[in-house]
Amino acid sequence: MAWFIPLIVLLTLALIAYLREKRQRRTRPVSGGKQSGVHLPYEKDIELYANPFSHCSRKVTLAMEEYGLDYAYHNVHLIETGWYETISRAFLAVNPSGLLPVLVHKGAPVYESDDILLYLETLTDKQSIIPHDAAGRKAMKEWIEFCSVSSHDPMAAMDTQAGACVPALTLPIFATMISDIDIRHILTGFLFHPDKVRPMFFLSAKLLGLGGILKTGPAGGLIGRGRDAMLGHMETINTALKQGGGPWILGDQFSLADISLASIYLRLDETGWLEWFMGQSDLHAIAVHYAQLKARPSWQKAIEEKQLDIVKSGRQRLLNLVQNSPAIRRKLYGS
Ligand SMILES: N[C@@H](CCC(=O)N[C@@H](CS)C(=O)NCC(=O)O)C(=O)O
Repeated sequence: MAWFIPLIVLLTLALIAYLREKRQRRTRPVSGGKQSGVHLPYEKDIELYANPFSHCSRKVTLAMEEYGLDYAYHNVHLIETGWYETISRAFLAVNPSGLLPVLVHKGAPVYESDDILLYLETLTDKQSIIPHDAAGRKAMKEWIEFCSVSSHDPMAAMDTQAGACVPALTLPIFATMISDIDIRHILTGFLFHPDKVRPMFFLSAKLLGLGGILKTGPAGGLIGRGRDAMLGHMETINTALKQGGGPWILGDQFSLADISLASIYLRLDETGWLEWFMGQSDLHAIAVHYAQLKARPSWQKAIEEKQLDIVKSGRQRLLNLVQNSPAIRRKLYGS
């Protein structure tokens, strides 16, 4: 009987430690824009907390490079690229919502990538990449919103926003990247991440592989919806590029709208979707637009130099699976 008591004490202590840790890692929504009342420690006037694989981080990094800003880059892991660093205590002190990216300007955080994009103009004397006229500004904001991912319900607006299709279309590469991640890191998500569906998806992908999750569960349906909606969005972008006369989405003015689209193209490219969409429809204007974006010096610094090995190997694995498995091809492309 006496052996029983230390066991109960031990379990109670473990439970108390877990609940305390859980409380400290609780996330809460934040509003976008600069938080002037918050003062974080900083080494450089401008710091960016981001992840090179995150769509929202890429937009901001590209814009910062376009402006030629001098900044410190803090690489924060997502579970897909390493571990749940976004819900570590250290990162939650920077952003209590546990989301990337965050710009920190002289210690004041700026939240939400689209707000950060607009805020960057205040940090530079360089020529703005925001149109000066009201109509151009409005059009640019509409494109930015079109490429946005909501913090509340990322996939809700698939029919109207290209950004909302991104999470669904990223699921296949998530599934191939996750095989490089230690299962213990995934389990952390069940303990501390507010969204339990995602660790469930990652665990299934780790155990069953891409073929397995496409056969059972909701992934196949979500991907199909994202694919069909995104094809329509690509046609919309292509038509706008043609009608505007290029070379940019707003005509001859390069802007944050192009940067937001660049990040969408990249995600579709690295996941094999871009090639597939090109085979479904005439997207020549997009092909030219994308090539021009990749040729800019900002692309080299924000994208090429920050590439992660885990993304490269996940991409290769995905391409191999697509090539070698008719069942996976059928599920992904419906043919
Ligand atoms: N609306 C937000 C969305 C931010 C967002 O969803 N960030 C993702 C990476 S792209 C993230 O940090 N995810 C971490 C998680 O959900 O645990 C923005 O544009 O900044």
